[in-house]
Amino acid sequence: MSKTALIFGVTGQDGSYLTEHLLGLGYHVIGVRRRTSVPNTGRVDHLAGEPLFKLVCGDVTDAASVSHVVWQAWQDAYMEWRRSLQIRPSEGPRLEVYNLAAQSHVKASFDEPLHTTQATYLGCLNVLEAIRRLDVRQEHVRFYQASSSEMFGAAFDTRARVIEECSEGAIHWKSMSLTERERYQDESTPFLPCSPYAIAKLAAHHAVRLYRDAYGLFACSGILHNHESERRGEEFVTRKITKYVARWARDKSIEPLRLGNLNASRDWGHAEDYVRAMHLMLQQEKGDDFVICTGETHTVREFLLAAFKAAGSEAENVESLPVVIDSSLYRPSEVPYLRGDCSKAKRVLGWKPEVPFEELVRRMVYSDMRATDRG
Ligand code: NAP
Ligand code: F7E
Repeated sequence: MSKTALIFGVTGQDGSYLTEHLLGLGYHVIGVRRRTSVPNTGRVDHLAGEPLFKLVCGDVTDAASVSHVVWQAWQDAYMEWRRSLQIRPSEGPRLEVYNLAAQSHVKASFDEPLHTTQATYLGCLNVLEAIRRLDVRQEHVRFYQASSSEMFGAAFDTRARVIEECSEGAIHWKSMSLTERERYQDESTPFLPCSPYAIAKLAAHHAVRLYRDAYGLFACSGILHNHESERRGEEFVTRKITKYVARWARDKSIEPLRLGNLNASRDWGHAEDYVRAMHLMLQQEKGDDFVICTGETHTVREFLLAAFKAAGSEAENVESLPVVIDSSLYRPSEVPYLRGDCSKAKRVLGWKPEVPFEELVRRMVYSDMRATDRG
């Protein structure tokens, strides 16, 4: 089947990896970028010569531009299908719309709550409306929404986890097992959002469900836990750390790194793994929601130590590192603990994360070291 993908947020971390993944699968990819006064296409510039890739301008907060871009992409998908019919029979045109556009920085959302709501919630609504108004059968147009584990906020579920089973001679004392309550979030964990960003994402998440139930749209929300990469925005804590560590490795006399809350725990995976899950969701028989994560959680402090270790440091605690705690970097309200359970995605999509925590940290540090060396 000939397939066309439309990606809102193509210039972001995930947009760039998703574009590469879909081009690799033979998709025609149309990326939507917003107009900016300085170039914002750095993450996709290397794809400029790809014959199956094109960039168009649009802004998710502008309903007129969204509806034009969606309509034009549908025309492209239809024409592509007509052309491919001469080569092979096909079930019909297929357009996959991925909405990755958002004001995605949680702390910034406290400073810009209205802008965040417009881009993150109303932007999603504009895309849903544009698809609904195409009025084509649901198997032809499929929609993916970038939901977030931030929607869980302070909420988690708990269950008993066996940490050690005791045995004595031939007798295995199940009753003597040592257990602890482990915390996790999955598709049935309640939401308790703790920032304007999370509230906007949750509103969008419910809109996706509504359009699926009320209008029969093929729509999925991927509830993704934190995912990072060599292309991660420099204001997120992981990249801020790895970029600093790379400079520190070359010059130990630089100013210390200023950070906020080191005690928060996050379930960090690699973005390249997570975009595969987005695509898989749209290949199912019906639209559904999936938690995507690694199932492991680490504190910011652990990430910090791992990053310094990747650069050769033997420090075992933060106190011996060039790090200063800056209370202005604390958030008015914090999400203390995120750790997902992606059993459903493993079972239904056949997806699993490939990049473990230590490798993620190493890849980011080494990439930033190479960039530092290039100046
Ligand atoms: P990102 O790097 O911040 O990318 C966000 C993208 O949205 C950028 O391309 C940005 O364009 C675009 N954008 C923002 N406002 C827009 C507007 N008004 N119109 C059109 N495009 C607009 O984020 P990411 O890490 O790739 O994440 C992708 C999506 O997943 C986001 O929706 C994010 O909230 C969500 N998410 C991320 C994570 C994570 O850990 N990375 C986890 C869960 C969910 P510019 O390049 O012009 O700024
Ligand atoms: O913060 C703490 C901070 O900004 C992680 C987005 O992709 O994932 C991301 O949101 C933790 C927080 O990511 C600094 O307080 C300490 O506890 O890297 P972050 P985030 O807020 O978890 C979710 C799933 C998304 O959906 C979002 O789009 O690190 N922290 N010191 C700091 N954070 C930052 N940014 N900067 C610091 O200096």
